[in-house]
Amino acid sequence: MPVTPSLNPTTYTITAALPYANGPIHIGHLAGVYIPADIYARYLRNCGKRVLFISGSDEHGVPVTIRAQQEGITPQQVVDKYHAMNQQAFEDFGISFDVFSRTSSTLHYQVATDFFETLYGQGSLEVKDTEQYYDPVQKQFLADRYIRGICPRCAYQDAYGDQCESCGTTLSPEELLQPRSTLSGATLQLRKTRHWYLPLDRHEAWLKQWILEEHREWKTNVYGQCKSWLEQGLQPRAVTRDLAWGIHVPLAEARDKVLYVWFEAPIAYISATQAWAATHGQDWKPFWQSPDAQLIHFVGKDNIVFHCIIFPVILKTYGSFILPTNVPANEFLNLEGKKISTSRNWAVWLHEYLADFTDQQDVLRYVLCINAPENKDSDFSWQDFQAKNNNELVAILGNFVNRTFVLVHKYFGGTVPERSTVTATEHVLANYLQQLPHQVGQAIEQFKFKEGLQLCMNLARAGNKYLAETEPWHLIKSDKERVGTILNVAVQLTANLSILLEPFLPFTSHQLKKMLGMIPSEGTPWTQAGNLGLVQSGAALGAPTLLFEKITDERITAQQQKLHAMNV
Ligand code: B3M
Ligand code: ZN
Repeated sequence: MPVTPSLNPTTYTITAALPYANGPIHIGHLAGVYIPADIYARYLRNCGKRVLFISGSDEHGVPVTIRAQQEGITPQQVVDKYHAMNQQAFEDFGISFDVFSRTSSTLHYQVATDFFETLYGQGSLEVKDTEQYYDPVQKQFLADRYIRGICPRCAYQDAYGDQCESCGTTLSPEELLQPRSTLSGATLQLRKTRHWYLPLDRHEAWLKQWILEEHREWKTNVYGQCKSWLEQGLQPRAVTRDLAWGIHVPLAEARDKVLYVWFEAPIAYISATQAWAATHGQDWKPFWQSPDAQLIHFVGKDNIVFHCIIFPVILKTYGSFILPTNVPANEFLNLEGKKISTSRNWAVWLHEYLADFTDQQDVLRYVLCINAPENKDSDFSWQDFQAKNNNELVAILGNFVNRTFVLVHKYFGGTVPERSTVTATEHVLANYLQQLPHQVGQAIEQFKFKEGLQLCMNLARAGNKYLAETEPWHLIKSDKERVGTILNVAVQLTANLSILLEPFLPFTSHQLKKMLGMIPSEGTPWTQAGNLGLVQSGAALGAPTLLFEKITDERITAQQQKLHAMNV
């Protein structure tokens, strides 16, 4: 029975961190941010909520200029290349963004500039003159991570401007002995420069109240990081930089400076919403200024401070914006036991996966979700990928669906049989099924995506157990009517799976719905699941096609060899 979505559904503004357009997307990005965000967005849409799922390319910042130098092209060429490539890869992988924008768009320049001008005009920024390190060869001021020198503590020769990797001490670049540029190797000079600062220290009191008191429900890793930042005491943070690539500071005396990338990039969530609204004849404001809207930022753990502290300060200072309801950040995914590294080419790249494993998006979605670094770092290995595909997707989910379809075709010519002789077994199954949409939904709403997917797989397990225990292949000789009931129930279970799995495995869900004749679907699917009446008896089932196929040892070995060959 289709349920009409409520007329005033809650609005969800869901953002996924803007990937830097200086390289391709890898499995670490997917597991940490994009898969959880996509599951969440799909689920809420299936519940009839009003969802805007936003991301885009982060096209400014030093990493883009460095990549341009390495490849001998302009920063604009770098971002054009990776924006197109990442947008395509996300689309092919089924990440269901409503808008995938970019920070080099004219609209974004306008919106980010307006934020700076408004804060500046209100007197909400502080100006300071300081001395910073300048690379005389590259003719630019350097960010801390591009400065190296001798550690004043342990004399390690290659300490970074912000930290000594050898003794672990946190440093500032001025403390390094013989500081040099990692870009040119030149000895650095201290030069005077002027910057505008967001005085985070002025905001400590309300941030403490808002996060530490009012958001105790945030994930412990997120809450813990915020707590330690707030307890250490916040410092003013510069929102301008001495760089040529970026959005120019809208002040006559600062034409050669740009907005700090972490000041303007989060504002792109808003400019992207405005771009979407303009092309869809909609108002952007309900997504950002309605007190009922829920703003959820999906990010990796290195982005927590920007989304929990800095961006909320910008929004609140500007005025009339809502603050995030939650920032469900994940930990990191490692690859074969080692930290994923773009520069050392230790990664599985999404566009390469899509080329090597055609039409197998859901295998990667499954493995990365069931293994997600939700509470602690986790590991991806090709062997585990193969095992999860062969032993879980093929042997449990694929097997149950395939057996059901094959048996209906074999005994009933592909027509869904009547359900007449219901026993206690079916009642138990029906009761279990009735709870499931709520349980899976709760897990998703609490950002426990692994658990949600596990619950769905348990339904497939229950289906296999049901067939194994009732043995319709033996019963067919003596009691065809009973077999009809069993297979009707099995079909209903596959139909429930097609709904509950949609957020997690959208391609599989679509294929299964097609086989079941459930496309096009109407209403809010989630509220329709949970019962044994999804498919009418007498309905014709499509031919059984395999949802998953075994992955051979050779394909896995090939991937392992490729990974090691590319690693530098
Ligand atoms: N560009 C992603 C990163 O730190 C960064 C996110 C911006 S979200 C506004 O890898
Ligand atoms: Zn040291």
